Amino acid sequence: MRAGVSTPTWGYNGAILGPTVRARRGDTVRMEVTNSLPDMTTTHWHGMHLPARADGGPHQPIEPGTTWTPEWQIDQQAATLWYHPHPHGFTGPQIYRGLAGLFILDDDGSDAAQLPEQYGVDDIPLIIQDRRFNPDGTLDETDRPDIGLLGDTTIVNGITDPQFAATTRRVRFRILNGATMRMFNLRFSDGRGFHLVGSDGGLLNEPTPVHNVYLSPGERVEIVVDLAVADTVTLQAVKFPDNLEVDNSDAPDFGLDDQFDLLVITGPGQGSDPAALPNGLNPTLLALPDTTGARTRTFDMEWFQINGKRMDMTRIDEVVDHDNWEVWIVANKDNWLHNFHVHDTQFRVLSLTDTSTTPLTDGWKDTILLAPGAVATLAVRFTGYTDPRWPYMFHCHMTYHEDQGMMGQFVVVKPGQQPDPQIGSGLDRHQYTTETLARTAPVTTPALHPHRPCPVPTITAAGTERLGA
Ligand SMILES: [Cu+2]
Repeated sequence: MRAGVSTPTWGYNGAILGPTVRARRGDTVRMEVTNSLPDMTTTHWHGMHLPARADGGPHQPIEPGTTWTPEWQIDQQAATLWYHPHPHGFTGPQIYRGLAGLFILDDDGSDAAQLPEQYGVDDIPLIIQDRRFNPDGTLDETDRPDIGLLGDTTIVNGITDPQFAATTRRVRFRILNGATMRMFNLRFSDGRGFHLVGSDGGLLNEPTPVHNVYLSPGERVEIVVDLAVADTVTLQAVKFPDNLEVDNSDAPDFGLDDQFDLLVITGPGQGSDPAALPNGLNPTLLALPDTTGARTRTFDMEWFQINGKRMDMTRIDEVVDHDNWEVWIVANKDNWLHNFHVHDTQFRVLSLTDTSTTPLTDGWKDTILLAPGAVATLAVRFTGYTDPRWPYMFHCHMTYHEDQGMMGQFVVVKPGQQPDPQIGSGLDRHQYTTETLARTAPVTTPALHPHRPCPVPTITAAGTERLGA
């Protein structure tokens, strides 16, 4: 972090983060993930519609020295997804050490959209994260009670104080909040307007003009910003105007007052004014799903628990019939911040009530921010794959909460099918150790994570285009 001081990190195919993986709708992808780390890890494809055994959640451990090779066909619209570890109890620390990468999907619709699309030129990935450093340069991995890993230094694409010299007047940024616990309120230093063009699961139908956007951990947004000739502007994270309804006197300080300069952007030396942005980018958003008669489930989030329970790898919390729209009512029942992420699918937000906070709810989503008291009503559907043996997860994506057990499991089955009693037996080959249990048992005094050296695992996408990040 300081000049001349190196920080040991983890990464995929490199020292930190990983390559941007790119695939098209219809492609069959086969990933080869070799774990060269000293610890068990998993690799979860966040936002991806895929068979549960390929999901890379806690039930697909990759032991050190072994290779995991999930395979699936891309069957969803163009979107900016990502991949990261998901071992129960250790997701936060492993992301924090550097394990994360983007997974971009393309389709005919995204090809036709008149948006900037030259990767690395006018289509720029931004993985925004925070870190704390010890005086010797190593990562400070001390969890704060209730807060977890909340850093005082931001990094973008793995580096501090980054700059981007644009060569075009219009730039699209694909932004991931890859932080463990930190919320970002993103704006530009001169307050200029910009357009939202995509959310977690794909393009919006109409570009939405805004001056700022909230991103909670795990969420993505695609934005388009126009630059003047010889422009200089800074992408910033600024304080949240109403503290996201959190009362710091009776809740942890989630860092909502903090401000950071994230990325200095300079405009090109020349270039003509960009044209108006196109509309009609995603007709799948023209109507909300018809949830008449749909089954309703409720998910109450409170103090590391969902519906009064902490994660148990041997317990199935929900059994879901495939192909039916369901209504999931998700409520933040405490005075902390949470968000809610569902594996395997993209949902629509039917309503968000009991809150004055306005997080991203447009478009296809897989993660939604919930301010204290907020109630989100979601239209959710799981198509295609059924499997009574391997579960998917739903959880808070603030990883300290998730690692403490704010997570549940569901299987997607054919009507009448029951979950396989083998689920979680032998903890799916991996011995989730006493260290895991020590980490997840105490609510307020979590153990420190011992620092470890950082050999890198390798990840190989066969049958897909790969781009270095
Ligand atoms: Cu939470």
